[in-house]
Amino acid sequence: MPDIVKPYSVDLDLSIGTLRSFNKKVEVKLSELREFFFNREAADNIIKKHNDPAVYVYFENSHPHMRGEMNFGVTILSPGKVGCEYNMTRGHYHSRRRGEVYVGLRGEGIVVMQTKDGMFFHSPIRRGKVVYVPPSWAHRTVNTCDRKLSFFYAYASDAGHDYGTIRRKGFAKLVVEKCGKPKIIDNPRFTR
Ligand code: PAN
Ligand code: ZN
Repeated sequence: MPDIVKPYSVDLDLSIGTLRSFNKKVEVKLSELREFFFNREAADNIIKKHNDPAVYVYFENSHPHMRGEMNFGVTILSPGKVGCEYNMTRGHYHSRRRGEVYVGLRGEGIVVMQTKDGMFFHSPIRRGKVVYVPPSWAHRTVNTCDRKLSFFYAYASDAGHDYGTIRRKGFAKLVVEKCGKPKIIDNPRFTR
């Protein structure tokens, strides 16, 4: 990849919520997400029964990890649940103090955010909703509907992704289905 990125434009298909061109595609299967869900036995059963399904995929225009550059893309999160927890992304802190913007394109869900000193926030995400993730806030997206959830994102290329902290400590809250509706509850396993 060249060190100097020239200006360019790409098409975002707003009707189906996808990006027409990208230089990086990442598919995340349930086996890679197992530790992030509360009910790991339920995850193992789905992995066995459905041959380790992909839970989400993201298509990115990724640039050199240099100060000032930005990466942007679209994440598509499949519907479904693991136990009573809705399908979700791993969630991460940015390693450097860098924010991010999400724009909902299709489906409905919740973005959960937290800081290392104990603050928590959640925002709905759906078509037309813009969610601002400030620096130092971990972020995870949860698909609470029965269709695909997709959103556009943009963040600084040198942000870096820290998945280890969430893998070890979890998120303070879980988004679960209760009586057919999404509910945000305390995560009994969360450690600060
Ligand atoms: C997004 C996320 C994407 C997948 O691009 O990376 O939705 O989530 P995980 O990275 O947590 O698996 C973003 O927040 N980038 O910084
Ligand atoms: Zn991020």
